[in-house]
Amino acid sequence: TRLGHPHYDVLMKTVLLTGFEPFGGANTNGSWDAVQLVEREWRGDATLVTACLPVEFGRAGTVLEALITEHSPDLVIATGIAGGRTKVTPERVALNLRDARIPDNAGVQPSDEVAIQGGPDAYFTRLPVRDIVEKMNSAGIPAEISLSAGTYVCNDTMYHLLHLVATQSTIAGFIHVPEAAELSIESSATALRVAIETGLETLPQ
Ligand code: PCA
Repeated sequence: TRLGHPHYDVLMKTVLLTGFEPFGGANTNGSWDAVQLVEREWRGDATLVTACLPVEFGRAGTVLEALITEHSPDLVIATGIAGGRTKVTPERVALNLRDARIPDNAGVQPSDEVAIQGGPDAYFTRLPVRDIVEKMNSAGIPAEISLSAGTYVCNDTMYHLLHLVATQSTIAGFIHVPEAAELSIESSATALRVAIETGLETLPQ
């Protein structure tokens, strides 16, 4: 048993937090910068696993699925940036739809396709997004619930994630953060910490 503390091992929760690599000609992606900052300063009472996902339809979901199989996280929060938004936006719903305005990083640009053949039209997150938004606001971070993760790779990844955990106890969701020019990486990192803490509180002991 790890550390020789069986009870500790049983009680310790695992959190998987992901960001995305740059896309669309940008040099950085604020979501991954924020995730790395959360990891660097992590003092939480749970094991934190982080990863940077490829901005590629389908493959991001496949990489995420492999991470979930490897680490069996209790809580999964995937993040990406949303150009044009000025608030942190926990996403409520993922759509079974791919419709890309620009090619992904593999040069693929689907229009009006499904994410998963035969999957339901949409999945709602079981992350407590209202509670999370309120706590982000209390921490001084501009935040609001979003009803659309778009129809690009972030929505595709969230849909794969929720499809995967639909039959599991794992709580999962997706949070869009603004570009670093709109909101500092520090503020986005604070928001993600709040989301993790709030998500952990909803898990059964
Ligand atoms: N944002 C894109 C994909 C990767 C990212 O950070 C999106 O919102 O779909």
